[in-house]
Amino acid sequence: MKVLLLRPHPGNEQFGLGPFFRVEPLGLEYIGAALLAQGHSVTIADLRFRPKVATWLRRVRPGVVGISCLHALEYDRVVKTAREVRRALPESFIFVGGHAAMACCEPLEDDAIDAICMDDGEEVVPALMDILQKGGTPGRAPALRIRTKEGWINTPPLVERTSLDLVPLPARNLVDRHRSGYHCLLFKPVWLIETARGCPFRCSFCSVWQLYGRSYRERSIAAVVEDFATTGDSIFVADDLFWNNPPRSLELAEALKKGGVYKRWILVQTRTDIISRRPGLLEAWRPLAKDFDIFLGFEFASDKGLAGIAKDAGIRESLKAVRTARSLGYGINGNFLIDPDWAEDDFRELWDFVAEHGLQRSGFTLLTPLPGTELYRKSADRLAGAEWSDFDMHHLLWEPKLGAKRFLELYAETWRRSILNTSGDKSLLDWIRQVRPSQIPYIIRVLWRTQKMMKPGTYLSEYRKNCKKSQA
Ligand code: B12
Ligand code: SF4
Repeated sequence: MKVLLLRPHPGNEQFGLGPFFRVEPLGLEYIGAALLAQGHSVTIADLRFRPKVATWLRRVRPGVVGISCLHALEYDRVVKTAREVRRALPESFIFVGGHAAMACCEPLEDDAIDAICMDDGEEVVPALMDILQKGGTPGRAPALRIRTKEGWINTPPLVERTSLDLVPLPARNLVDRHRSGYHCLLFKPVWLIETARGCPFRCSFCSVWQLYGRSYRERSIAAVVEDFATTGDSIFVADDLFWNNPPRSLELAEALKKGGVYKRWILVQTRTDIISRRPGLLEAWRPLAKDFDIFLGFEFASDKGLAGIAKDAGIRESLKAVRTARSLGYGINGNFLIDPDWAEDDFRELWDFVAEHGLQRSGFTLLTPLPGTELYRKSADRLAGAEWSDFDMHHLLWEPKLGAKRFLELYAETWRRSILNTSGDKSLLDWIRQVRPSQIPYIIRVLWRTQKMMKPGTYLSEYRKNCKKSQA
């Protein structure tokens, strides 16, 4: 069968570094690999690039269209894309999947969509395609939420968690035409690699552990080494919790070294306590890339704040992790959360912490109840009327304790203290001096765009606009 897999434009990339971290649709590539093995004809179209969906539909004339929905902020855009497909190809079978689709399917229960994938795509989609090809009813496929005449119903779940080695390597050739457009800041092109999936921890603002029942699944060492060996020089590791299994991580580092697989740049995401307890892991991995960045969820500047979100790690771990990683030559990036319930002193505590420990390379996002999290369940009554496109962790979804105006002044001031403020410690000229001449236009574009994150008026006008809309 002819299958078209779509990665829609997210719709809202107003704030944050979304446009500067444009990475390949890895989930679709794994599904693509599974479908190619079944003998289907597969096309992946990344709609963040040209051409638009209408052209792809004309070119491919697919019988089946899959649309990915990674983030909650994309729900409305995904529905809009599905409607466009439905209008152009009324007889096609249209299904949706991805992290946000699994975490909360109600916003996607639209007449333009036939099914929502509720588990790992590389197992569910081939099972569904088998049934569709034989003319059977899609309701016989596992782990789907299906639209029927009687309404939306669930099909039985998968019997057990999919082994990640079911599909060892993604079909990266299906996005060859977009490769030169995938980048993380100045690293271009970039490849996204998944070595493991899930997380055994339980942070209240995170949907990852909820979705996979706190499980943690690993790809085989051989598959990961092959993936690293056959991809390019700049790598973003998609795992939420890199280095979670120390013996396996050491084995992987050794296998990469043995295979002579070294990179220009690697970025991994992990927890502060993993690093602070296991400096040996960092020593083993550091030689594998010329530049090696770690993204850490610092979240808060106090033990009380961290306990409040069930982080199960404290400030001691944050500081030890930073010291250890820096001493080994790693770049440290991280993120702090800003709670709309904060008082002025909470902002000051964060500013002092950032200044004292030199954490100005961090990002600052609003503590946002994303669907599929504990926080979402607790905050349901505060979210009435909120637009999905505003779930980007930079939009206020309710009136903060300090009032919107004051809160957003302090939020913008927090960003002003970051390295991205070109009127702050690092000027535009300092930035320009650090890059190659060919990269100057790009760095100017990034910095120009991020300056609005330091202006309270930008956030405030968005908030007021949305308040008016929900009152109308
Ligand atoms: C890469 C990534 C990004 C990239 C963008 C990726 C892109 N646009 O293509 C960047 C860095 C830009 C990014 C930004 C953000 N991200 Co993000 N991101 C990820 C990350 C780390 C990896 C995704 C991935 O490729 N995984 C590997 C693949 C193999 O898994 P998968 O995508 O889940 O695919 C499987 C299934 O979901 C399913 N599937 C996937 N697609 C489809 C499609 C169909 C049709 C079907 C049937 C099935 C299916 O099958 C696949 C194989 O099993 C995830 C965390 C994670 N581990 O998944 C967070 C994650 C998705 N991001 C998250 C968040 C919160 C954000 C931000 C809001 C963060 C911020 N502070 O600003 C921004 C939003 C940016 C924006 N404006 O769009 C949250 C989402 C929470 C939510 N419920 O919305 C996650 C889960 C991280 C987390 N720990 O909370 N992100
Ligand atoms: S925030 Fe990180 S450590 Fe916490 S549950 Fe999510 S993936 Fe795990």
